[in-house]
Amino acid sequence: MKRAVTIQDISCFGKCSVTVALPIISAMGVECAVIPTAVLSTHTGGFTGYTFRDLSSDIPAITDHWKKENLAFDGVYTGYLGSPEQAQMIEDFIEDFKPGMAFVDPVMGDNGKLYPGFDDQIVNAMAKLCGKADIIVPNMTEASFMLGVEYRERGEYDMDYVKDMLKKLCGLGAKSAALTGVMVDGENQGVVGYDSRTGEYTEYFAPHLPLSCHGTGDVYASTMFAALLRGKTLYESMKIAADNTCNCIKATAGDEQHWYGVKFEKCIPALIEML
Ligand code: PXL
Repeated sequence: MKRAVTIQDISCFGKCSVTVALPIISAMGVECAVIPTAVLSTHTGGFTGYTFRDLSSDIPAITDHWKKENLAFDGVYTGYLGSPEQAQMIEDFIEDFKPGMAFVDPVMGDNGKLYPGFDDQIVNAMAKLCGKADIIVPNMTEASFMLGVEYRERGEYDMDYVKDMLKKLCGLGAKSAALTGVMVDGENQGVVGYDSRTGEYTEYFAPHLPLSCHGTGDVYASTMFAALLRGKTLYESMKIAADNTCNCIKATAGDEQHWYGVKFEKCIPALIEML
């Protein structure tokens, strides 16, 4: 069995980050360790008054212990960080542990805006961390911030713009990139991948679902990461991840409390069938 570690926050209530990544990665047959970057009482998308404990100082202590235990990982998947300094700690982790695959989701924002508490410092730190990754999976907002270009709404760009963005994202140093939440027409939403080693683009689109749920980026990234570790190709992994994300959104539609998280649990049996 492949062994992975995911480095992202624990949001105690509201499904996202570790509470989504662990069950999905485990269900997909990959062992998954965690390094929490922060502990929040809830996620920051819609709740107010949440607690936030930055765990930056715990990370070197955890990794020092792991070095002594000679632990090794087939993959590392990073998401929401508790401080810009953690990006450097993760670069050190990649350097020290040399995981088979470094998968970076530069979780920072959505719909043209950074998440609460984030500023240029996190953008610059994430862009640098992306330079050390085998694969990065930003959404259009995160990609625009890291490349220093104005965010364009869906329909305000075409496929040439997306392809140019992907090349520039790999210009940060990542070997490959998959841009999520791409909408070049009014009907379909999808993901476009680029492998800078072969110069190949790959894309997968499905009908756009008119419901915005919190945590779908984490569902997508966790699924794609585990699929890659299970030996699926870039295209296959993008497709499995996008299909699982769409299933989760469909399973959530109709629930008034959908803003706090997607019902990914209902979709796990179908996800396992996709492997
Ligand atoms: O889903 C990304 C995410 C992760 N962690 C926290 C968040 C968010 C998005 O808002 O608030 C704490």
